[in-house]
Amino acid sequence: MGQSLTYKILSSHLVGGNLKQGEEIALKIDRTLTQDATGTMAYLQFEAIGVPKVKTELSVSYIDHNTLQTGFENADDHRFLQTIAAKYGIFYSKAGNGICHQVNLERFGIPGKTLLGSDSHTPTAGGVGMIAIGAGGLDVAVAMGGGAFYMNVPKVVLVKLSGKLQDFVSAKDVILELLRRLTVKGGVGRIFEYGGEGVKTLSVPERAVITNMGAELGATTSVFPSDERTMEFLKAEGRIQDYTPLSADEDAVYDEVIEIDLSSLEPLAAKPHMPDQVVKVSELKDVKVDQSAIGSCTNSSYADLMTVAAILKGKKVHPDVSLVISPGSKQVFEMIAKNGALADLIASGARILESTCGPCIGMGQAPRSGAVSLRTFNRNFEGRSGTKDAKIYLVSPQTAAASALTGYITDPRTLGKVPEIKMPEKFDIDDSMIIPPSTKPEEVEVYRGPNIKPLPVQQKLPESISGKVLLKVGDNITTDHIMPAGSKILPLRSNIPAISKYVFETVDPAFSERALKEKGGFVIGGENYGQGSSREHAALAPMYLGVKAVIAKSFARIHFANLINFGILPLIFENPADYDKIKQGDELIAPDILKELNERKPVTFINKSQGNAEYKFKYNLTDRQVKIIKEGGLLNETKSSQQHPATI
Ligand code: MIC
Ligand code: SF4
Repeated sequence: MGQSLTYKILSSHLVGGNLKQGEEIALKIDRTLTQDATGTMAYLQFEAIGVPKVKTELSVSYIDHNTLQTGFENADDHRFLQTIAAKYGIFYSKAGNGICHQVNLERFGIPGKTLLGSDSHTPTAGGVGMIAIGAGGLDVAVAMGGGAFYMNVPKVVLVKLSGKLQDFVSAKDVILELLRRLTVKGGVGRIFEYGGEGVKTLSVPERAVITNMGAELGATTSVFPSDERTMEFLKAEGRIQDYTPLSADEDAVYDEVIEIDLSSLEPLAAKPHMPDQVVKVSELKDVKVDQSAIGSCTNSSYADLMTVAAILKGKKVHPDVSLVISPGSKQVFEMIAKNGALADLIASGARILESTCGPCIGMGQAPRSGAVSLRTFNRNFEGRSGTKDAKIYLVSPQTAAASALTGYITDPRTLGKVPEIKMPEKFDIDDSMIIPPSTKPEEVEVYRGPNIKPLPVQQKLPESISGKVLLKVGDNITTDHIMPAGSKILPLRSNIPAISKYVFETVDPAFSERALKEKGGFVIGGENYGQGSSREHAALAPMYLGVKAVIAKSFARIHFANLINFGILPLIFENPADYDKIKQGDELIAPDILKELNERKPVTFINKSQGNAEYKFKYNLTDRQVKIIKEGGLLNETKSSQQHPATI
C-alpha cells in the first residue's frame, strides 16, 4: 500500500508513537520560526528551559508584527530578541526584511523538512513541500531545546486539482472555494495534501497562498509535492541545492478526497466576519468600497504585486478609496522598485507601507467607522482591523486592485485583457538583513527593557477546583476575541500582567476585572473554541487571571494545546445539551477532579446555582497531557521531569 507525501515526511521524522490516524506521535523538528509578537514569550520560555544553544538545524527569529513604534516597547522587545538570538544560535531577520512566512518561503523553505513556527500561518511553507506546523511559543521553545513536537495524527485529505485557473482567477479563489465548501471547522484534525494534474499549473508562491489559508480551515497543515515548479522557484532563489523531488506514491491511500476543477472557479470573496462566508465577487457588485489593502503573508509575493501594478498602471485609484500596499519582503519591495512597478503603484495613488504584517494585525490603517475594506489577507474577524464596525472582505489581489479603481467591489474579469506577468529567472538575493548568531555567544548580554516582565507561574492542579462561570460564549470564538491584537495591545505581549487587562475585551470589557475579583473561575464555549491565531497569550493571560478550565463543545488544535501548556483544563461537554443549562455567573465545583483525572474518568462538576445539578465533562487528553495539567503546565513539567520531553 502506497504512502501519501504527508506520511512519508512524518515517518522520516517520527521519534515516538505509531503513525496511525488519531494516535499521538512525537516528531523531530528540523527548523523553527518565531515572530516578534509571539517570540518574546517563546524565548523567555526557551531561557527557562536552560539549554545553552538551539538544537535545531535552523531557527530564525523574525521581526514583522510589532513594527509600529509609538512607544519604547516594541523597539525594546526587538533589541531583546536580537540579543537573545545572537546568544543562543538563532538567525535574526530584522524589521523591514519582510513577513516571516514570505521570507521563510524565499530564503529557507526546503522540501521534506519539518518546521514548527509560533504563528498559525507557518503552513505557508507547505507550498515548497515542507511539513510546517503552527504552534504556541512554548512548544516552539521546547523544539528549539531539542524536544519533540507532539500531535495526534490527523486525517490526510487529498485535494485533487484538475484543469487550470482562468484569467483573473487566482490561488486565493482556490482556498476561498475550499472554505466555502468546508467552513472554518472543516479542516480540524486534518492535513490537506494537494495532488492531481492541476498542481503543475501553480507556481510555488501560488501554492503558498493555498497552504497559508489552510490555517483558516482549522487544518494542522497543508502540503504540496516538490516538483519541477519547486525546482524552478528554488533555482530562482539561488538555492537549487535545496531541491529534492517529493511526491505521494501512485497508490497512496487517503482518509478523504476532495476534487477541485481549477477551470471552473471564478473570483470569490469572504464576507464579514468569517473567512468561510464565501460568495462570488460578481454578486457584490453594488457594494461601495472605502479601503483596499494588498499585502500580508497570504498575498504579497512578487507575482501578486506585479499583477496589481499592471492592473493599476496608467490609472488612478477611485477618489473615495484608500489603497494601501505592503510588499511581503525586502526582496519583493526591492525588485518592484528596480523594475518600475513601484512607480506605477505610487502614480496610481496607492499608499505604500513597509514589508510587515501591518493592517492585517491592526498595526495601523484601521478603516473608518462602518467602512467596507477589501483585503488580500487571510482573516476578517470582527474588530481585527482595529475598527469594530468595519466590514472586511477577503479577496484576491486582482479583485482588490480592480475594486480600488472603480470604488465598488468589482469582478476583475470585467477589466478586459489579463496583464501578462513575466517571472524573473532569478530573484534579487540579499540576505544582509538576516543577522547570523554571534560567534562569541558568551560575550553577548541579553538586553531586557522595562516591558519584559517575568513569566507568571501556575500552581499544580489541586484536588478540587471551584469558581464562577466568568463568561459564556458561542461557537467559533477566535483567539482574537480572547486576546485581541492591534497597535495598542500588541506591544504588551512580553508583559502578561498588563496584557491580561484586555482579555475578552471585545466580547465583554468587564471580563478581566471580574476574573480578578472572583479569583478566577471558568469559561464556557461552543464549537471550535480558540480558532485562528496561535498566540499563547490567549491561554497565558487567562491563566494569569485565574481561569481554571474552559468547558466547550469542541476546541481548535493550537489553542487546545496552548491551554494544556499553561495548565488550564480544556473540557468537553459529554452531553452538548448541558451547554444550555449552565448560565454565566453560576457557581461550579469539581470536588474530585484530581482523582478523576488520575483514574482517567470523566470529570464531575456540580452547579451550586442550579440546584446542585451534576454534569460530566470529558477530555481528549493523552497521559502525557494529563501529567502536564497536573504539574501546572508544560514548563513546570519540563523542569520537574529533569530532562526535556523526548529529548532527541
Ligand atoms: C495572526 O495572524 O493572528 C498572528 C498575529 O500572526 C498570530 C500570531 C500572534 O498573535 O502573534 C497567528 O496567526 O498565529
Ligand atoms: Fe502577519 Fe497577518 Fe500573516 Fe499573521 S496573518 S503572520 S498578522 S500577515
